[in-house]
Amino acid sequence: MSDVVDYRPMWQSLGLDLEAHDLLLTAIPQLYADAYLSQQNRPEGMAYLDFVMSEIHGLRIKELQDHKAAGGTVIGTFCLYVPEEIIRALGGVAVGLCAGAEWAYDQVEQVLPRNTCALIKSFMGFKMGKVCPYVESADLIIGETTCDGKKKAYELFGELAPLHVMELPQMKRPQDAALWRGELDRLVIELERVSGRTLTFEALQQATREVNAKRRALQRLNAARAAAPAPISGKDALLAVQVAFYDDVPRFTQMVDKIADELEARVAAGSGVAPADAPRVLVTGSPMSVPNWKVHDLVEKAGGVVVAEELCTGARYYEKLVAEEATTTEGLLDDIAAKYLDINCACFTPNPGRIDDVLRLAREYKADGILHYALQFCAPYQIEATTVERAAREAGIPLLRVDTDYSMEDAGQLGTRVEAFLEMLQG
Ligand code: BJ8
Repeated sequence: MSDVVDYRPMWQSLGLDLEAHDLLLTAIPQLYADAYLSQQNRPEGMAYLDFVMSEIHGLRIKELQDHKAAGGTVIGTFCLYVPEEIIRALGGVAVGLCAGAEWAYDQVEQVLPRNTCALIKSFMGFKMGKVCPYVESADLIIGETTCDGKKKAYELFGELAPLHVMELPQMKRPQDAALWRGELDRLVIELERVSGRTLTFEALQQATREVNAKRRALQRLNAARAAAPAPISGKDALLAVQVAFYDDVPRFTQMVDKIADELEARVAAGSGVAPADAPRVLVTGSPMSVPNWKVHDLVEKAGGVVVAEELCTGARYYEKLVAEEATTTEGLLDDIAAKYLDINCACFTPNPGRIDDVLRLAREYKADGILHYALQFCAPYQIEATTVERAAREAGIPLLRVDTDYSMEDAGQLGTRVEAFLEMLQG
């Protein structure tokens, strides 16, 4: 059915470069087929995510256009700290815009240094190359003062798209919490302006419940991965979180709950996707945006299984929930501010919470080893890798450091290192 729909008029109306976009749409299905469809014994419920991926620039974009036509807004985000609850409560659909593929680097490198991290170059490239229908659908894009690269790139990005930047403090003292709470008020004002609506308690409460339900479904799916054999591959679990950033919230929640049901049945039956003695790996570090499946693919094709991610596209996204007990808008906003500031990103200093999370997740998911993944030129994660490595050593957990980018040039060399690491874990 879906392949007979002609989305080209929609893409054209969004101002996409159709020729370049065609090239992108040829590359992603190939990558997906190689990384995903080649896997054995996948949970049946993954068919939903396969479908979502096959319609990533089609049906979902059409839904966003319909939402806008009905008076709603589309709000783009680049970071986990931007509260989806507030966007939803004001009639917005939040879509994650971080990009995971090299695109239009020739244009990007005219405005950004070559030694900028791949994630930033990619989102600039998707905008400059006019190939991202999500960016082009957005009524507003929300940036944030996290790492220096993003912060400065937003100044240039803001020349190309409507942008609001939230000031995220980089420490977690009471004065930082107060600053952050004020930023939520500024965000409300900006979203009220863009949407033409006024924030109500009922809408914020409902949005909070819906987003919590989405995170709970992901918690269930991921909890099953503590079993041996693992009932789902790391690649599939990673994809579920990547899709959570842009899919319809209630529908996604329902479908992920179905996958979780299936995984719980698999665990009860002792069946899984890898042998029970396959080396179990926890991945931690920089975020992995669609279609960046490189590290998981290398680990799992080498016979290991990724059992958890301490990533923004992993546990950092779904583990913490907003308290639902508040009875006023102000109270709910306080709880939202507290939940988001509690995320442990390497942009914060000091950041002991992340070290605790890595060690706790390694324990909970019975990881044999940790793979620390950082994008090249991502100073926060590359530097914090030293602290994580030290803590892992003290805890007696082997750790492999991988610094890479989105190209496949180093795949052979990385594959060899990953294989040697997995052998060591088995030995
Ligand atoms: S909460 S990790 S999504 S800031 S990879 S652009 S840090 S140089 S993305 Fe992030 Fe929010 Fe933190 Fe998560 Fe900079 Fe590093 Fe590039 Fe990064």
